[in-house]
Amino acid sequence: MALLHILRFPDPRLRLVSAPVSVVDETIRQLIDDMLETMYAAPGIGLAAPQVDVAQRVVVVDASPEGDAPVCLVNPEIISREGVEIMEEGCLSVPGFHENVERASRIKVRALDREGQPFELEAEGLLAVCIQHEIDHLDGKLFVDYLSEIKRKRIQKKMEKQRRFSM
Ligand code: GNR
Ligand code: NI
Repeated sequence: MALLHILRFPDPRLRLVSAPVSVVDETIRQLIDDMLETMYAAPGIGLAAPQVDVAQRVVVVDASPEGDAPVCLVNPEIISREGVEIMEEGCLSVPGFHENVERASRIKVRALDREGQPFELEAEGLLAVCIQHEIDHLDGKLFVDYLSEIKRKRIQKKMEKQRRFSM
């Protein structure tokens, strides 16, 4: 097990489109375990592989109140969406900023599990929001992209300033 370093906006590596996993092997299972450890330590309710500088389609989430319901999704695909919901989102790659984002309120997702077996998951509420947020990461998209350009630029400037003072 290992804690992984989380990249921060506006790091260009967060903008890459991640590649599908071809085989769920021991290396991928190790990545999943390290991502879960990193997510719980942060603490966060989700983490996508590109946030830890691995441009592959792997996501972990746990939106349960007790933090005892880890789910890993390899090559996740949203196969249906229903309704709309606005929720305040944050991101471990944009620490300190929280803004409202509109998403589908109910989704059905197809993915591979840590054994490489396909499964489907229906989600609503925080879990649905979190899974959509994580799949966006796999496509190089961040929650700040849903904000106005002026808000996004303001957040970017503050993040760049934080980075300068921590170097
Ligand atoms: O920890 C997280 N909390 C959160 C809250 C509302 C909507 C989405 C999230 S995901 C975030 C962790 C993260 O950055 N995952 O990519
Ligand atoms: Ni995020």
